[in-house]
Amino acid sequence: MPPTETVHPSQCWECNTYCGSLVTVRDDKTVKIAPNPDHPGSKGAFCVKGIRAVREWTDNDSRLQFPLRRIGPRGSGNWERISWDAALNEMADRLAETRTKYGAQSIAGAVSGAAFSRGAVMALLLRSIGSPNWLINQDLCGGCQALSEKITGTPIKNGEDIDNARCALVVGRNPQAADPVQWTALKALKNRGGRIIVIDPIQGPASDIADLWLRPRPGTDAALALSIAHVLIAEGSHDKAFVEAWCHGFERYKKRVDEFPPEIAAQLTGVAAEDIVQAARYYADGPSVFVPGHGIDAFSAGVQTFRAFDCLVAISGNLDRPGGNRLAKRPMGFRTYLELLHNPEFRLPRDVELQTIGTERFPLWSGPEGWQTACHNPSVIEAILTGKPYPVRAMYISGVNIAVTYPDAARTIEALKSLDFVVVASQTMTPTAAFADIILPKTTTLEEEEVQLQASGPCISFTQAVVPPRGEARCDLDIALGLRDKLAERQALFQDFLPWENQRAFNEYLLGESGITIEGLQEKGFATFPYRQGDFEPGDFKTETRKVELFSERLDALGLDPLPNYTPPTADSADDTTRTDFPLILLTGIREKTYHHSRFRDQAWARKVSPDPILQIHPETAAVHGVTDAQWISVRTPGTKTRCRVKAQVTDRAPRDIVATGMGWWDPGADSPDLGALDININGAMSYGGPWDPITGSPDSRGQRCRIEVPNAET
Ligand SMILES: Nc1nc2c(c(=O)[nH]1)N[C@H]1C(S)=C(S)[C@@H](COP(=O)(O)OP(=O)(O)OC[C@H]3O[C@@H](n4cnc5c(=O)[nH]c(N)nc54)[C@H](O)[C@@H]3O)O[C@H]1N2
Ligand SMILES: Nc1nc2c(c(=O)[nH]1)N[C@H]1C(S)=C(S)[C@@H](COP(=O)(O)OP(=O)(O)OC[C@H]3O[C@@H](n4cnc5c(=O)[nH]c(N)nc54)[C@H](O)[C@@H]3O)O[C@H]1N2
Ligand code: SF4
Ligand SMILES: [Mo]
Repeated sequence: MPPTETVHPSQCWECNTYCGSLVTVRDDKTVKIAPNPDHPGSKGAFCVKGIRAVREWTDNDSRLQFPLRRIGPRGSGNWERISWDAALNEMADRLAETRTKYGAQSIAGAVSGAAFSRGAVMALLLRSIGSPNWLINQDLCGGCQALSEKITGTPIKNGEDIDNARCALVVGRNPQAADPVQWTALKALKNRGGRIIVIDPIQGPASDIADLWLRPRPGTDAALALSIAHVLIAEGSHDKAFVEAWCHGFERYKKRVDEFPPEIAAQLTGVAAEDIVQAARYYADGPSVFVPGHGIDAFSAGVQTFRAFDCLVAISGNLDRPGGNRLAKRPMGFRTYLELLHNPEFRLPRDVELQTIGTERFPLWSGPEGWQTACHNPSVIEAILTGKPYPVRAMYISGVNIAVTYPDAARTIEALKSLDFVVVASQTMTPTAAFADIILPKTTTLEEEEVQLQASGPCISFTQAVVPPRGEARCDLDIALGLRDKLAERQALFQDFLPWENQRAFNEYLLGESGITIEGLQEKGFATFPYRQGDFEPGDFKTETRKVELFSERLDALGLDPLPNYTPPTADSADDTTRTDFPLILLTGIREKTYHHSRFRDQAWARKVSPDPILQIHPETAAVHGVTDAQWISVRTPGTKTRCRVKAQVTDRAPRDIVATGMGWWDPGADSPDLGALDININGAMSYGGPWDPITGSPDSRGQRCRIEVPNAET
């Protein structure tokens, strides 16, 4: 190895698998990224995005390197380079002006989520201004799972112990594309003779290796989970000792699951009763691990669906059992991002937090009692466009591509266009950045430092800044600190909630009293910590009753169903005209190995592997519509005026009445102002207007009714 080459153990956080990496750097350039086999979470698993896309993301010609100011009308695509000082001054002037005119709450911030430092930084910047309105993605991603876990007292996300399981229950998850660590572990389980049960309406890599594949109607999974629990209890194979000691409300829960014998669940879900019984028997022959995915999250019954599965995990004795689902643990003294956001020292006064848009309707999500503390996104879009409940006039957007990834892209873009002031921080031009007044150049994950609690290790993981920022790119905290100072000069701060000098100081704050040091992390790329598994103690379950709440006291107090329940899918309640006009069910979000949501669309290798948005359609359905394989067609739902163009993939892996597609499509080379977000983006055809999950406010990201439209001539 030439002397100038150095290898840094780090962590890829391009997706939430968070694989351990070894990054080789020569002359301030990354020359290689490889898996770190020693990493306790990923154990050497990795993917092409981590190896290739991140490097190109950092080094390619289309990288944004300098602050830009719009010239001409919003969305016209003309920009001039400006200095950071000019960008921050203009931002501070305009935000101070908005604050004086409409109040601090009229300024909103959007970011991907609270699971990254950029999420915490966005919330604290907004709070410093005096606004409680920050938007996160979690209504569209993982929010239903997170809230179910909070309500039930079972924080098991990313704690799947597949390595020690005898049976895996994979529900709405496509690990082959979404998570190489899980996929490797599932194949190993299969090879050692373990059983795999898959619940998924579409045939995919996971169902291909399953011992039992249940194929429910989309959105009916809660009935399956309740019915599996019914069989378990009826056959006496639940964990009576655990239920007795640690579960609250078992008798009432039992009454609920009694409503779902396999014959009834079969009618609701379309899965044969014998298969439900078989699934219950396999699952009872544990240890068994529940491996959930996005296929049962982010829809209008997402929380109760997750509750049905979380309760099943608990009563079957698989909670925190080797080969089951580990409860999240952390080293003593370590601070997580969510804890930081809930820390009273960093909170706005209650009367201000009560104004968070969404609090009235979703109090467990938004506002002073909300677990996410963030807004209800579609209600913010509404506020921008209507001024109700009050005007929202300015937005700072970082690390999220809302013009593509929020449903109803036309409405999101209309909202962006109608704002008085929009700033977007990004590494590349995106359809969202295209509608900004100012674009700020952002560092990539090779240029910034991040400390994470990783439940799948479990460990503390570390992403190193291995190369200097390209051009004038800055990390989110540095941008926030610069803006804070400019706002302070203009007396436009409510209070300074950003007491750190830089990202390093922020990371040291997170490490707190844990005894884990940055130096140690730099050396290994992670830090393990001792933790206790099983062997429960009072306080392990953080609910009101200090037990796993099969019956939720919190939901009961709010007048919501305290027991896990089943709600028929939204598509069932459509009237006859809608059923006739929109006879198919649309599934979206099926992941592809090449892309991370809307990212990497400008990378030639990725476009070569996955050149077009695909819609899976059954051969008989295709024949009825006169559609041939690889033909460009459109999808339309009743909720929006715009449609989405997709390329038909005729396959019997999709059932006759269901079509399935991915997400995140746009075209960096398109000459429309929206860069294809209103053309090939499935969210162009999806409604964000409800029905919403009564707890998280999540829309139906899948399961909406749709029809396909076939152009007369090929386009
Ligand atoms: N390569 C790649 N990896 C990624 C990402 C990426 O963009 N690209 N994104 C990351 C993120 S943020 C996420 S959230 C995850 C998402 O990844 P996953 O959790 O795997 O989610 P999806 O791929 O959306 O869908 C998973 C499965 O759910 C099924 N499904 C759809 N509707 C239903 C239903 O009603 N019931 C059941 N049981 N199944 C259903 C689909 O057919 C699909 O097979 O992937 C992460 N990993
Ligand atoms: N119809 C439909 N819609 C969906 C889904 C679906 O299945 N169906 N899935 C949903 C899910 S699960 C998710 S997670 C969301 C994803 O939604 P997004 O988070 O909007 O998706 P990304 O494409 O990852 O967008 C991240 C943007 O942030 C920028 N970025 C990346 N890293 C950083 C960083 O470190 N800092 C900053 N400042 N910027 C960064 C990138 O340039 C990119 O433009 O989409 C949701 N939308
Ligand atoms: S799965 Fe791929 S993109 Fe995700 S963290 Fe691992 S290497 Fe990175
Ligand atoms: Mo996600």
